Amino acid sequence: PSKINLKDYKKPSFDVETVDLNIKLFEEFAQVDSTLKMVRQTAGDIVLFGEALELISISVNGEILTAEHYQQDDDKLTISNAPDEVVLEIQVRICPQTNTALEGLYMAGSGDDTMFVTQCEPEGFRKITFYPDRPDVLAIFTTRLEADKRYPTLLANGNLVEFGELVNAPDRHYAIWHDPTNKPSYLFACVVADLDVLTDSYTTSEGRDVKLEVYAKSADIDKCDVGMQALKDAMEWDEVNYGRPYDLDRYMIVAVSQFNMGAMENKGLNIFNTACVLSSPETTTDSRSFSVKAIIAHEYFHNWTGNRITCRDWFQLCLKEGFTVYRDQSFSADQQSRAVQRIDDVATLRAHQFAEDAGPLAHPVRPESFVEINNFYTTTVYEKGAEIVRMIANTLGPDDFRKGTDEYFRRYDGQAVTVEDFLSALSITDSKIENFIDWYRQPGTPVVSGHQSYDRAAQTLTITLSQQTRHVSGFSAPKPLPIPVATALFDQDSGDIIAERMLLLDQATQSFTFENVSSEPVVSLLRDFSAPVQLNYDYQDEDLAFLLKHETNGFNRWQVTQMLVNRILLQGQGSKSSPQVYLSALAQTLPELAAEDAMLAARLLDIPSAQELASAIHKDYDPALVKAQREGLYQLVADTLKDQWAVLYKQLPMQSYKDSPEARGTRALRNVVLDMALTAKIEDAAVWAQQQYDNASCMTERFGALKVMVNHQVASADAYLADFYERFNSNDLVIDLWFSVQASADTVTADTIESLIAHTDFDWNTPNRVRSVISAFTSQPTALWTAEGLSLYTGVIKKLDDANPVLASRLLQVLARWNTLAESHRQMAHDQLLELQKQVSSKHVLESLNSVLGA
Ligand code: BAL
Ligand code: ZN
Repeated sequence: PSKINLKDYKKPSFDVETVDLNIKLFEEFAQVDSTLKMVRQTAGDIVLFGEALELISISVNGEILTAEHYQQDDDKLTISNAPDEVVLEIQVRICPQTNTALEGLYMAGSGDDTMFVTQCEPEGFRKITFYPDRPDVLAIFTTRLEADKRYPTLLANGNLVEFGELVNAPDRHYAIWHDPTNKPSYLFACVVADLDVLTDSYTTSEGRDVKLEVYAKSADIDKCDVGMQALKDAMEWDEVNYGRPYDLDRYMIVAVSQFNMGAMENKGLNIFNTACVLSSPETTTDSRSFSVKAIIAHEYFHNWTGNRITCRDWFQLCLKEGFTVYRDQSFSADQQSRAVQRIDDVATLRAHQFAEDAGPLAHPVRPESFVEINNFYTTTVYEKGAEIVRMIANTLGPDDFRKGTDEYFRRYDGQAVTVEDFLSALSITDSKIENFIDWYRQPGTPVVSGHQSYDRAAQTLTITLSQQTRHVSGFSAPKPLPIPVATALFDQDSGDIIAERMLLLDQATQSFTFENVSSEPVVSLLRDFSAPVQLNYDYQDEDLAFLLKHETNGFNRWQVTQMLVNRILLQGQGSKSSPQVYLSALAQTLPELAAEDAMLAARLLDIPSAQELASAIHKDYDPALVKAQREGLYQLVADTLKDQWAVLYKQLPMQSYKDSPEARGTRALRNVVLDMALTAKIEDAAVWAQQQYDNASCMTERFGALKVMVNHQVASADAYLADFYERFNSNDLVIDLWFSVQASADTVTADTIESLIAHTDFDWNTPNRVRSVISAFTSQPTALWTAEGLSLYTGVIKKLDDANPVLASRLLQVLARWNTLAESHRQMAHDQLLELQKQVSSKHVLESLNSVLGA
C-alpha cells in the first residue's frame, strides 16, 4: 500500500454543494442512491472514493456512464473531462450485515437484537457510497432512510423533515432528515434501530431551544441521566469559557455496544460506545463515570472545534483533537479537584504517550505521511496535541488566549484549515506563539536537564536548563523547542514561596537568574506539568521530600512523589535513591492529607505502572525484574505504614451512595487502603474486602473489593467472581469488568486468557469485549512477553486482521517495546512478529507492523 504525504496536498477539483442520500435497508443488503451537485474549483478530474461497494449505475447530468467513461480501481472512481457543473447520480449496493470492520454502515448486535449504525471518520463514508470522501469537501446533506418497521428509530444528522409509511409496503417506513450546516462526509451519521429515548432541553445564550435526546436500548435507558447532565453542563461551559453556543435545534446521542472508538462527534448525531455514555452507581465505577462525562463534553466541544472548523486534510487531525482534548480536560478540571484532574491527565500522558514517543511508533503530533490514517488516532496526536495547546494557553494567559480563540472562530468558521491557521489566529497578541509549530513537527519527548547555583554575595540564584530531544530516524535533526517551565523558589526555613516565574527555555541551554534571594532556596520546576517533557534536575532526595511537604498545589506534590519513586525504581537506569526519604515523607503526609483530600491522598500512593516504567528502559528490559522491583517497593510501603491502614480504613466508613468529590475521594482511598492492607498481610483485611463487597452501595466499592480479592488470591475470590457474574450477567459493560479483572490479575497466564476467550460470553465482534480480555492482559508484561503470551497475542491480531483491521492494528501497537527486551526474549518476540508479518494482509496492520519492526 502506498504512502500519502502531507507535502503532496492538492485542493479538490470539484466542490460538492448538496448531497441527497436515499438509504434503503433490506434483510440482506442496503441500497444507497445519491445525488451530488458538484461545481468545478480547479482543473482536473472528478475523483470519488469507494470501497466494498457494488456499483449499480452512475450518471452525469442525466447521462448514464458506461465503463469506458470512467476509470475504477480498488478504492477510486475517476471521471475525466467533466463539465464545470455536474449532477452526479449514483446507485450502489452494500452489505452492512457482514461489515465486521465497523466502518461505514454496519449492523451491530445479533439475532433479534440488531441495529444499523455508521462510523465515517476518518474514511468510512466511502464504504457507503462513491464520494469525494475527504475533509476539505463540505456539503449540505439531505438523508432519506427507509427500513422495516421493526426498526422504529430512524435518525440522521440535522432536522427531521418528514416521517411516514410506504404506501405500497405496509411493513416499511421512512424518515427524511436535512442538515442545514455544511459538513465533510466524515461527520455524516445515521441510525436505524429500536431504541428508547431520554429527552431534555437546553436554551442557548442566543435563545435557541435545543431538544436533547439520548437513545439507548430500553434496558439501558435508566443509565443515561449522567450523560444528559454532562451534556447540559458542557453546553453551558462552552458558552461561558469560549463564547460558543450550539447551532442546531436538536442534539442526539446514540449508545451502541459494538463500536471501535469511544465516541464520534457526527454533526448533531453523536454515536457513542455504550462504555462511554451509560453510567449508573450500581454498574459503573466512579472513574468510568467521570470519563463518561468527559467524553460527552469532548464530543460536544467538537461541534466548534472539529465540525464548524474542520481539518483541511487528515494530517491536521491534531488541529481538532488536540484542541478538543485540551477543552475537555479544562471542563473536567472545573468539575472536580483541579490537581487530581491534572494528575490523571499527566499519568496517562506519561504512561502511554511518552512510551509511544520513546519507541518505533514515534511520530510528530502532525504526521507527515501515512499509509492508513486510522493508525494515527494516537496518544501523540490527542494527548501531546492537547499539551501543546495548554502550553500556548499558559504562555498567553487567559485573556489573550480567549482573544486568540475568538479570532480563530471568527476567521475560520465554516472552513477546513491547518495547524498553521490555528497558530496564526492564536498569535494575534503575541507573534512568538507561531514558534510552537516545531512542537507539531518534531517527534520525541524532550529531556530538560538542569542545576542551580547560588551566589551568596550577590544574593542571586541562577538556574541553568538545557534541552535535548532524541533524533528519531527519518526526521530532521531536532531543534530546540519553546518549553515553558513554571518555576517557584521555596525558602528553606519557612517553606514559603519567595518567587514565581514562567521560564521560557527556547535555546539548547539557557540560564535564568533570580535577584534578591537571601538564602539558597529549594526550586520547584515544571509545576502543573507546564510542558510535556522529562525533567532531570539535580535534586537531592531531601529537596523532593521538602517539596512534598511545602508545595502549595496537589499536582506538584504528586509530581515530586513520582520523582522519588522513579529514582528508587529506576536504579539500574542511572538513578540512585534509597526508599527511606520517600517512606518517611509519605508517613508524615498521609494522615493529614487523607482527612483533607482523600482523592489526592489515594493518588499520592501511586506507583507507576509496569508499562510506564518500561518506557524509561531502552535496553535489556526484563519484565520480571521490573515487576519484582515494583512489588518490592509496594510491599515496603505497605509494611512500613502498616499501622496506618487499619486506622485509615476505619476513618473511611461505607456510606449510602453520593456522587460528590468527597464521597468519590473516600471510595478511591478506601480501595487503595484495602489493597495496601492485604499486601501488608493484615489479618482482618480479607474480611474487610468481603464486607465491602457484600455491603457495597455502588460499583466502585464492589469492584474495588473484587479486584483486591482476585489479585491477592483471597480464598473466597472464586466464589465472589461467581457471585459477580450471577448478579450482572445481563449487563455487558459489567461483564467486561468481570473479564478484565481476571485478564489483568497478577497471576494471569496465557492459559487464563485462552479460557476467557473460550467462555460463551466472549465475542470477537464486540471490541469492548475483546479489549476487556486482550488489552487487560497487556497490563501484565511478565505474562505477555513469554513465548505463550506473545503467541496468543499475535494470534488475536491475525484473527482480527481481516475482520476488524482498525482494532487489530491498535492492539498490535502495544507490542512496540519488543526491541528493548533482554536478548533471549527479544529474539523470540522478533521471530513471532516476523511470523505474524507473513500472515496478515490489512494495510492497517502491515503499516503498524513495519513500524514496530523498525522497517
Ligand atoms: N473523532 C473521533 C473520536 C473523537 O476523538 O472524538
Ligand atoms: Zn475527538
